[in-house]
Amino acid sequence: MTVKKVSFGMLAAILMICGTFMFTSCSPDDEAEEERGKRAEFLNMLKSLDWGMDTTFVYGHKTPDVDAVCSSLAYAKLMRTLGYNCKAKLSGDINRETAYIADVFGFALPELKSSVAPKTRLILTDHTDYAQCVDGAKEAIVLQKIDHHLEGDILDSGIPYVRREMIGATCTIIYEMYRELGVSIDDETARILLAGLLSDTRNLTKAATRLEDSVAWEALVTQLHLEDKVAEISHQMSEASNNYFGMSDSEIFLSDYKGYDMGGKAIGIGSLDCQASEMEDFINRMLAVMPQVMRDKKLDMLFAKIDNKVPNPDESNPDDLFLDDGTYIIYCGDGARAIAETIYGSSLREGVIYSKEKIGRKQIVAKLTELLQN
Ligand SMILES: [Mn+2]
Repeated sequence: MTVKKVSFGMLAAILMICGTFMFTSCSPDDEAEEERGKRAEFLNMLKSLDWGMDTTFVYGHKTPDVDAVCSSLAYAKLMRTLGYNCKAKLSGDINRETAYIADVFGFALPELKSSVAPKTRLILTDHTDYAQCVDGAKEAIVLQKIDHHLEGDILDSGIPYVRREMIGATCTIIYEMYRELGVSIDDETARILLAGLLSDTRNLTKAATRLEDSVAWEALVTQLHLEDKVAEISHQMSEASNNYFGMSDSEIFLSDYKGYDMGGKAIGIGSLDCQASEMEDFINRMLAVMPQVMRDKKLDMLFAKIDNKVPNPDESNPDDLFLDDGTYIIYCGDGARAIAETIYGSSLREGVIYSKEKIGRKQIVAKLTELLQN
């Protein structure tokens, strides 16, 4: 004993402090109790859903990227573990990055099912706009939505369960749900979740990355013993996503594309990148295919952002051969010029604006929504 004498006053104070801890939410027991309560609430919610008799399909968005595919796979698996007949499906062909990481991590991709019959039960991951949904979604029954985008035209209020967190990846949200529910994450599921997380946050480097993403990253990388490999895997994913080799110009334009309905207007937004030295030619090729994309997708306006890549003067790091140097915005369709210029300033020439800022698609969506819905 280092403290030989404890006065009655001190003892009383210690007892009072202990008592305070015991009766506030700070105590571990209370936290566990609260977690149990939330878990029971979620499980009861699941029980109360109108699942119908057939399989419930879990879909990510159209023009699926890694987070869309992996969140649907991991969430379908979570639902199956909890006793519900759910299966992940793809609403369109996967991109090169998804093909790459599914091969390296060795997981099976969902089957393609590009439309659903009326009254089909759906769970949506990684999207919140009908324009990005599997065909037929408007007549389907959406039971749940798990997402990390601003609420779109699939309103949260119409869906029994919505979980939206503005963090780096939908796969991070699903990682949290496994943890909260006490469902163990097997290695295959860990790889699937990590793939989506690496892709959407570019290995925790994107501006949208949050603490939650880092926590999930740490746990998944540790579980899979990938500490020494994760940077290289992420680098190869990024290479696969930026590799337009052998693709037609319209395939390139649509390689990372999302559609929206904003104030009754059908809007498309592509996300591209190109080295500065080839930008002029690239922009011309993209502008040339945009009218056809507009006709095919029945759009009112079409935009794309093109990250401008310049060689990194510091050549010591082979993982960072290029740096971002602003963003080109290209546009097409009636009224698109006025809107693009309102947001990003005057055009360099018809169809093209340059901004010194690095612009993400989520920012463009927020600005366009603001302008078009008022
Ligand atoms: Mn995502």
